[in-house]
Formats: sequence, structure tokens, C-alpha cells
Amino acid sequence: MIAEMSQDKRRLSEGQKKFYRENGYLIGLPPIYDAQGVKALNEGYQELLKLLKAGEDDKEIREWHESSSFLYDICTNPRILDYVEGLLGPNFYLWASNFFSKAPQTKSKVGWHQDAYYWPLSPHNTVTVWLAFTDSDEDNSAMQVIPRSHLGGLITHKRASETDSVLTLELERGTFREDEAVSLVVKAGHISIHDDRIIHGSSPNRSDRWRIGFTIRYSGTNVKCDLSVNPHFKTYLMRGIDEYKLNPVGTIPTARYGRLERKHLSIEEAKREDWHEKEPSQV
Ligand SMILES: O=C(O)CCC(=O)C(=O)O
Repeated sequence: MIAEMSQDKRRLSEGQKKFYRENGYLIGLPPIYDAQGVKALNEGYQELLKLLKAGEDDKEIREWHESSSFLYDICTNPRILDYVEGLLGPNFYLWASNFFSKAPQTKSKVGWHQDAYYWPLSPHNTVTVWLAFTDSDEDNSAMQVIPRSHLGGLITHKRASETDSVLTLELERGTFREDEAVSLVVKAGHISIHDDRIIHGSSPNRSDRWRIGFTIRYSGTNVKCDLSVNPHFKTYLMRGIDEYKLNPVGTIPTARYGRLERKHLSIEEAKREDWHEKEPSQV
């Protein structure tokens, strides 16, 4: 799909950056982790699961890069950061991470949505790295994106009508070109990258295999969080300098595996779904 590879495989080529700017996503990059690394990723994931309380599932593992050096180390992997730097430029921070997993033969899906609609962040200058802990393909419900939809602005989301969706706000049928969806097929240890405005989602996993992805969100230092919506927002400078100093700074975790005992908030969790109407001007 993406023919041109950079001379230095850890850096994005100009062609890859152009593809991302025009389409809002990127796949086809060299692996971040080899087979042994993938094994270690999944062993670490099992350790995190042991920290969950009765009734919780891995959706609870949100922003645990703040409390688990196992996850912090993944988020700060230089190979990942080199790619992100190619898209966000020299100065950017890490602020979120979470798992999107699907057990074999389960109904749970991720409704079509734009991440930027959920987040009280401005301007839109955020990328997500989706790291595959398992192979993710069309059979086990790889994430799908609508290419170029990041260029069309944010569309008003509605309350999710299907209870099988793990999200509570999603896009209504007919508000975008679902027939143009592309599956982001990635092998375990590989990543895809997407823009915070691209329309994306995923179907139920009808296969007999697990599908586990770990998302990591990075923003340019010019991006400010509205702390009245998410008072827990914490940033970790990954590259360059924070010349704006717009946001609180987090503490680097020391425990290998540790829980985070507080919730981070999106506009929807904070019941501030009108936030975009008053949103500060965007770039
Ligand atoms: O993994 C999925 O199916 C959805 C992921 C997602 O919505 C995201 O990375 O923002």
C-alpha cells in the first residue's frame, strides 16, 4: 500500500508523511517489537489484568502508563517516537493510553467515531499509535478507518443506539461514506497511526482468536486540555521542549505494574457534550 520506505527505517519518508496528511492514517511500517518482544508485551498485559478488581475488565486500564513502567516504557519506545516526530514535529507529549481488546466470538464493537469529538483538546494536533499485541486482521475485526475523513471537520455524534458498542457516542449512518472503509491490518508487534479527526471503528470479533490493541496518544506541545472538563490530564514530554507549558506534567512511574485509581474524563464522561460549540478556535 505504501510503496516508498525511508532510507532510515526508523524515520518516516516524505511520501509516508504526505500519505498520512492526505489520508489521515498510516500502516506498513517496520515492526516495533519482534516475536520475543510480542511475547513480553502479552506477558506484561497478563500482569496488568491481575491488578483488576472483580467486575472490571481491561477498559479500566486507562492512562496506566502513569502508574506502570511496563506501559510507560512502551509509550516511550524510541522507534515509536521517531515515527510520531515525523508527524507532529520536534515538540510533543504523551497523555493517554488504553487497550481495545476483543475476545474470540464476542459481540463487542467500537462504533464509528472521531476521537477529537471526545477530547477537550485544542487545537487538533494529536496522533494515536495503535500497537498490535496480537495479529489484527479482517477476521478478528481489525480497526477500520474512512480515508480522508479527517479533512471534513467534526461531525455531531449521537448517543450509541447499540448497546454492544464500547463507546457511548457514535456517528449516525448516512453522515459519512461507510462504503469507503479500509481495514488497518497489522501483525503483532506492528503499529498503525491515525489522526484524531479520522472516522474509525471496528466490528465484533467473530473469529476464534483474540484481538488486542494498545492505543497511545501524543499531542504537539501547542495543544491545551480544558482542565474544567478533564482535571486529571497529565502530560509527559517525549521529544523537544515544551515552549508553551499549557498543561500539568505527570510523574514517571516507578512500579513495573501499578493501578491508577482515578478516572480521566472525556467531554462525554464530564457531561459537557456542548463543548465543541464553544471550542476555542482550531488550526
Ligand atoms: O481498536 C479499535 O477497534 C478502536 C480503536 C479506537 O477507537 C482508537 O484507537 O481511537
